[in-house]
Amino acid sequence: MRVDVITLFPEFVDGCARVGVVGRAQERGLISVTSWNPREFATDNYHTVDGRPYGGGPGMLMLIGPLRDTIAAAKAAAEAPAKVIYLSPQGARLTQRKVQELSVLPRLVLLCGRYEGVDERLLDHEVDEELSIGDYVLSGGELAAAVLIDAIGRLQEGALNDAQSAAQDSFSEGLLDCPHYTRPEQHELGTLPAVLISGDHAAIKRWRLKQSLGRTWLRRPDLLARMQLDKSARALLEEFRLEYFAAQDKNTG
Ligand code: 4HQ
Repeated sequence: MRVDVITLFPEFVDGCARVGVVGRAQERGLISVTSWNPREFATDNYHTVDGRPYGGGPGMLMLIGPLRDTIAAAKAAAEAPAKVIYLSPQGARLTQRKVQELSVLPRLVLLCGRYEGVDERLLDHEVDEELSIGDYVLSGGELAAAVLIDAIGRLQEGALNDAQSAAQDSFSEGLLDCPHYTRPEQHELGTLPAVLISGDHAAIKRWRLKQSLGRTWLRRPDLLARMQLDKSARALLEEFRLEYFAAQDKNTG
């Protein structure tokens, strides 16, 4: 997949895409991230990219002209059709489902706003989709674009060394991840759940699913409410609940 990012801070986005799993995915040729600075497409001597809002009010907006020319240049840099995404709090919330959907496209162009945002006419005519990474306000779209690139990059075929890891993620089956433990087996902070060193792989699988169901029930009931649990999953969750209430009774006397 090819990702072109339109940003006033290209070194920031490039830096994010050079490290970790996404950096390795770039080295493996699975994804390529190219940044474009609209300032280089500004036509006046001052390289102006912002303007004051009509109607008054605080802050500045990004001008149509430089952004439009940057988008056109980015699109023209490769053959495949690109989906243009604007990152903003007004967008639909980014979910793992949306990440999976976008991860199979050949190309994305990500538009990062600064200041108070972008002239609405540019959004109307040049943007295919508006996405938000959450209900809070950033000082620019770059971190949101980096989040999207990270989530998409790790899903590219061959990006993760263990092919199972993507399938076992939180949310990939609509549930939160189970707890994990590593060495040492004995530690002053606590002991291991015995099943994990039993060698009984079926029992371990069952325990992990039960923990995932239980944690989703405790921490994200909203996720559980939208799921269709089969009979065995419902039974596992009931087991978790009984143990949870029993432990609570013990602690509260
Ligand atoms: N911003 N999810 C305002 C965000 C944001 C978010 C990006 C701040 C766009 C103009 N982007 N600029 N939340 O807060 O994506």
